[in-house]
Parts: sequence; structure tokens; C-alpha cells
Amino acid sequence: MKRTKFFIILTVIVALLATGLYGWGRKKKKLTDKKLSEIVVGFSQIGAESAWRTANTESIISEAKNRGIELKFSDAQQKQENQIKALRSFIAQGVDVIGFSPVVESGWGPVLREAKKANIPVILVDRKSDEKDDSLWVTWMGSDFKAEGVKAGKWVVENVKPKAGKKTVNIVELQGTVGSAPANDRKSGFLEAIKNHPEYVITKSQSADFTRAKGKEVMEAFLKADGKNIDVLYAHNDDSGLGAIQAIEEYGLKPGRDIIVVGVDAVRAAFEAMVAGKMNVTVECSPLLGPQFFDAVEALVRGEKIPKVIWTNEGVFEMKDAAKILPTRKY
Ligand code: GYE
Repeated sequence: MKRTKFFIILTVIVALLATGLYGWGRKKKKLTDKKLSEIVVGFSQIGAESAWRTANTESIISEAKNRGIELKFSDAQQKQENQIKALRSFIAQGVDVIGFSPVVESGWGPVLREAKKANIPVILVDRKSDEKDDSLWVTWMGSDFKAEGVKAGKWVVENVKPKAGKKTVNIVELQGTVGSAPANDRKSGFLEAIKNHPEYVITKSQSADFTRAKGKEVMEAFLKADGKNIDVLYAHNDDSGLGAIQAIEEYGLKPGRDIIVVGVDAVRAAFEAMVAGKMNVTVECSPLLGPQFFDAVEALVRGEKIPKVIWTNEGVFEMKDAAKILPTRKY
């Protein structure tokens, strides 16, 4: 009797230990030991502020589906605190890889260190972080925002001359989200391109947060203050430029002619505005990062080393070519 009891207790202990060890073993299973169908990717998106962002979200979600990879997607509504919460929740859930587009450049050190401590690789997508310690992410992939600013500025210098009897070309600027990488770099790139041409002057510059609504609102204020003296509008993204176009029309001027309109992104709506003669040029910034992102995830699962920076290739599109390109535009 005593012996039977002893054996029952022993069997229970052995069974408990075995399941415990199995569970522990499973939790500790290395990323490189997993199949793609076993991995979970957490993606912290900025929000849905522009057509660019919507296309970017679509690209990531549909690519996860195509490859049969489980994706936990979180929208931060353009708030850094929401992104930090989402990242912490991914870490707590023990996802295998984190993808993340930082709304602003600063303030990510602590949460990125938490991810590193938990052994979860982080891939920065689209926007950059200004953290000094670049071991906190495996790679950053996206566009050269500074080059985009340079392209926009160069286009203005090459295509817009002071109006008859005037010495300067007066430019108003709608900046992107304050503190974001594309706003910082598109501004500095543009300034670099006009630096040696003193006749190009930025007379007003304010953030429109990359949205149409803000673009319209800020442009209305610019026009009210200085309407007759604005020659060029440089918008850090097409959406804010499109909002501003509405403000220009309501003010009684012709966008694309009375005020030259320069955008960035090259979304469909910008091509439509160019076909309608309301926008003059847009510098391309591709949001279709889904395939690149999941290529990097798969490379991590295969245990491959990936480059620290992965650039996206992009061009510049002018009003005269817009009608030809519009039908093939994917975003
Ligand atoms: O240009 C803008 C979006 O981070 C490059 O964010 C991206 C920018 C894009 O809201 O439209």
C-alpha cells in the first residue's frame, strides 16, 4: 500500500517536472529553431495620418498574410506614449520580432533596452531613432529623407525664378510632425539645396503634422498674413500640401500657377492634383515596405546577418508626366 502511494506520488512529480521542463523548453526555443508558421511579429505603427501611412500599413498587413506569418498590429494614433505601451505589451507577450516606426526621433532608449534584455530583435521601419546605441535594433529600413528635401529644393531652384520686378522667391513651408525624422531631414535637405541661392527665401515655416486638415489650417493662416507674397509652397508630405491647395483655392488664388506647390511622397492624390494642374511636383517616398520588412524577419529566422541600413529607391515626378504615370500608381 505504502509502496503504491509512493509510486503514485513519484509518477505525479515526474509528470509535473516533465511538463514544466517542456514548457520552459518551448519558451526558450530560439528564433532560428522556429518555423515561419510558429513566429509572432509585433508591429507598432504610428497612426493613419496620411495616405502614405495607410499604404504602408496595408503593405505590412498584406505581406504578413501572404507569408503566413502571425502579426500583432498596433496603431498609436500618432502618440509616442501609445507606441511605448504597445512595445511593452509586445515584450510582455514574448513576440519573436518587433517592427516599429518611431513617431519622433528621441526618447526610445529605455523601451528599446527592455526589448534587448528580453532578447527580442527590433527592426526600425520608415522613421529613425536618434539613440546613440545602434545595437538596440538589428536594422533600419526606409527612405533618405534628407535626399528628398534636397531634391525638392533643387527642383525649386531650377524651375522657379523671381516674378517680374521681384528679387526673391518667397517660400512657405509646411513641416511634418515636430521632432520626426522626415520633418527634420526634409527641412535640412531643402535648406542645403537653396543655401547658395540667396534669392530663395523661406518666409514662413510651421508644422502641419503630416495631415490634410492641419495643412489647410496652417496655409489659411499663412495666406491671411502674407497671401500676395507667397510664390512657393513646400509641403513635407502630399497630404498637407493637398489640404493647403484647398486653402489656396478658397483664398482665390490658383494653386500650381499663382503659388507653385511642391510635395513629398508621390501618392495617387498628388498625381491627380498634378493632372488637374494644381500641384507642380512631388518627390517620391515609397511606403511599400512590407516585403522588405518580412524579408528581414525571415533572414533573422534563418539566422542570417542583415545590413544595418536598408535604403528604398525613389524618384521625382512632375506635372507634365503625371497623366502618364497615374494609372500605374500603386498607392
Ligand atoms: O512622408 C508622411 C507620413 O514617415 C516617411 O509619414 C513617412 C512620412 C510620410 O505621414 O506622409
